[in-house]
Amino acid sequence: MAKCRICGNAISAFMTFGRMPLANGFLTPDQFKDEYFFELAPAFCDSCHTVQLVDQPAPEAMFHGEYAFFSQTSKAMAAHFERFANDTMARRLGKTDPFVVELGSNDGIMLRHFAKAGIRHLGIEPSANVAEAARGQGVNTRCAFFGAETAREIMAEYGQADIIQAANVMCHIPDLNSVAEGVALLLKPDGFLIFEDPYLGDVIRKTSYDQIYDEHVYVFSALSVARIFGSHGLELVAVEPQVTHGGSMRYVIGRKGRHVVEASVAAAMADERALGLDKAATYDQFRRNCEASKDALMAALNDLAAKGKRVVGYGATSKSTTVTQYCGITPKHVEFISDTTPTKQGKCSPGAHIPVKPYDAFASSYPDVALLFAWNHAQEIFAKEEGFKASGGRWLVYVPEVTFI
Ligand code: JHZ
Repeated sequence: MAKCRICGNAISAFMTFGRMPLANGFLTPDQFKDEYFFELAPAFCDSCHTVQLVDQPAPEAMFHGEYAFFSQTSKAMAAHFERFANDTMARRLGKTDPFVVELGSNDGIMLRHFAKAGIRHLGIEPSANVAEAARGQGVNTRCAFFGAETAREIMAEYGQADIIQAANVMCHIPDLNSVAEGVALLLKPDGFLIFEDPYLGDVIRKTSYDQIYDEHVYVFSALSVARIFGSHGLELVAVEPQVTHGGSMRYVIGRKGRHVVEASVAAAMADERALGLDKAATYDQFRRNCEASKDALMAALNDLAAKGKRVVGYGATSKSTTVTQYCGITPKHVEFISDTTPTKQGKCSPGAHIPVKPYDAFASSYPDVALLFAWNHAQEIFAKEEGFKASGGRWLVYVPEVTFI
């Protein structure tokens, strides 16, 4: 029996997505024979209410010198991070010589706004290539994983932090107890830890099961976050829903008793209980919803293949690896995936081995149907792809339901 990574309670998977490769393990045909697979199986801990993967590949296998995801590939996300940085500066930052630390600072998409404002800052980023991209933007970056040990090193060099910030990072870190311990050391008495991640409430409501993949070892709720940090002398003081990544939640955490706990915390927890996020039965229903979604998507794709329609994937997202592998999508269903990230182009998608091509391959010869793997960027993509619709093309989406648009 597996143990909860947070509280040590016995847990077991409520479903399996089967054998799964690394979500960002884009590869060339000569690498197919050595491709790494693990079992992607999420579990719910009925003691601390944390949804987590039973098994996760080693962090070094996922985040390294050739990590494929660069945050600055979406204009909307760049704007979101600028707002996030400005909001922190306006509402939460200390007044005298403040110091901001960002965990998993990627290519510096958020921290560069603090850098520009002349604020002392440090990014902690384990993937060497994206860390280098951040330095190129004038963002002070250290290539490391964050935990209690790194926190001690930072304190020795820079002193305590006013703000510790993280976006789409916390849910990637298996040893959260070490992170919480590090935060408890590094944070000033009145400082804030502010982080956001895809939200469990949205995943359950929309059956967006593709948020579950190797890198996302947790899918958080206010209930689980309060518990995880609560046992380290920290307290959830506010939650702020975000529209990014198909529905995310921003969590604001301080030292216990140092801040007023805002009404948003109790309201979110009440919503989560009403949705059943604290009950095992909810996850059984989620599994059935995933199976229904998979059947509907494959029925649509098989029908298109039978009719000889050209289908192309749009956005070689990490999420799409769960979808292609779980549903059994092959190059027979999807001719190629168009993606703007240079490091993904010319390679094949993990598991399904669908070729990834530059955007031009899509724009120069529109397919009949575009399968929208980057559904979380739908607004931005629909706005710039009016030509595809005008050509008679149709979008196939699968969140919250399998539909043609
Ligand atoms: P996107 C990543 O997930 C990985 P992914 C990570 N694990 C995480 O937690 C989340 O981000 C937050 C392309 N694209 O943002 C670029 C186009 O081709 O949904 C990207 O490859 N054209 C850290 O990978 C992909 O799609 C476009 O117009 O699921 C988008 O990936 C746009 C907008 C994107 O994140």
